Amino acid sequence: GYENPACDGKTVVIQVFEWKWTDVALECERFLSQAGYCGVQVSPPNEHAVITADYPYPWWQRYQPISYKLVSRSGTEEEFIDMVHRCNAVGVRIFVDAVVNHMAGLGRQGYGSAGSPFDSDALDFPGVPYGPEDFTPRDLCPSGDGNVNNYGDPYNVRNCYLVSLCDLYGATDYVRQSVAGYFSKLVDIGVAGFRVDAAKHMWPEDLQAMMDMTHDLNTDQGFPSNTRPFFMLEVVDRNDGAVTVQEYYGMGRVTEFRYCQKIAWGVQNFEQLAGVYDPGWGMADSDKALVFVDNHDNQRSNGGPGDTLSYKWPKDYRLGVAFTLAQPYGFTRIMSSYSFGDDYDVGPPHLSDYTTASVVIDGDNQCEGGWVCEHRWPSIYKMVRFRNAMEETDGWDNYYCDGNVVAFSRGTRGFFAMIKSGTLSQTFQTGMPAGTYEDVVSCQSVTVQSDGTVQVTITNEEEPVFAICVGCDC
Ligand code: LM2
Ligand code: CA
Repeated sequence: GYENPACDGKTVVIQVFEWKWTDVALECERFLSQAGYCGVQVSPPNEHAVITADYPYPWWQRYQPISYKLVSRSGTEEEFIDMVHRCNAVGVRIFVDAVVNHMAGLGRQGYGSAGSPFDSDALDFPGVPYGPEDFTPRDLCPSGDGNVNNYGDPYNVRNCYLVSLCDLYGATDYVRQSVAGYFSKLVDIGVAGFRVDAAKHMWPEDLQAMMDMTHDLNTDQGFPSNTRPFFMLEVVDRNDGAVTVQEYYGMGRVTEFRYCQKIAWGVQNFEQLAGVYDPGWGMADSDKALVFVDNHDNQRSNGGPGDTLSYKWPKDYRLGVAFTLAQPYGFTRIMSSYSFGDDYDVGPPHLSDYTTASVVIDGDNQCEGGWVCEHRWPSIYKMVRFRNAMEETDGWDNYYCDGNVVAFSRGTRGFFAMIKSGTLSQTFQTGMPAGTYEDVVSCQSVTVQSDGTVQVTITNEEEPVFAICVGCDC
């Protein structure tokens, strides 16, 4: 499998953005477990600012922590615990989006989502508690206005305030212990790991110290003893600054944003797909990289064709995700969005009082009510089975590409093909043992001949993907 100690051989996590805990629990039980997903990256569960002034309840209020109390727009602590236990009970793991580089932004004060008072300008967050001495001293930040504004200087990136968010002084024992206490509380509940928000803006040694103080995973929740939490570190490295993903090696998986660019280009021009993993670009090694087609940030900043793919271009998106799950590079994460139109700020589907609406499942097992649920799109969730059947060491071979078709083997274990348009009927070389297989996407039976060739037929123009693997069926 693809190394993740918490995943038990499964290879795909999903980012469910802004779902309520009650809905995540149901989704684990009714869909994710059967589909073979390892787990779910959930929105930050801790107390956050409740923003109404600049915009009513934007999604990004959750990236402004007020305390580590587990009361958020997604639900209460009780609901959070119930979700973790129910998901673990069906073998689906919970990964928490941990916002620990900073607290709320300057200029904000009032009460957080758990009712804790705070005053950012006074650097006062009594719900933790944090006071002025827990924030990075301003003389350690080399920028004129105190904000991050020079990505060429790691002191600027890590010691200054990111978009004026009060920057925690991670070098201190007290901040390290407070964050590790938050991590350990979650791990003790049964959480399997973390996505560390803004890890690029934290000194690796500070984050490492917090991780080292965090408890092992909870054996009562089904984890083997002495298992360390799994960390996904948000390090935005596009060869455009002083901070590289390589600085975080050994701490967990690092986000590989260059993959988002490569897959978007590749879906435009199949000839480029062979280079989705480009070591020449400084991309993280396969066993270090977390790869994804889009996340909640870059799906909102699309610059047009050839830029980040998202649910807004469904056919291209499906091709991008299917290819991502088929190819060997990296540990994979799939986005599950709500639709936001052209509104960068708008929060999740909500009731008139702005509390988050429930996810609705229709008769075709797709989502309604503004929830996109890419993770339920057939050619996406079916490819999870394919990836789960692979080993990272399989690599890819028998690679074939013309302008409209790309196809390759995964050693002796699998074979994948997709087309850009029209239909396909063509013979390909595989490395698979002779026999009858079921295309995991269309459910058609096909025969691999004794010479390893297979006749591939693709007729579904909306989901033009074909995949067979040893031990998989439809
Ligand atoms: C991240 N990863 O490293 C998140 O993925 C990203 O979504 C977060 O930004 C960012 N880091 C900080 O956690 C989002 C959003 C920003 C928003 C911040 C804080 O993209 O636009 O900033 O959350 O809520 C907002 C305002 C900004 C303002 C700031 C502080 O947009 O104008 O700065 O709040 O009040 C003056
Ligand atoms: Ca920082």
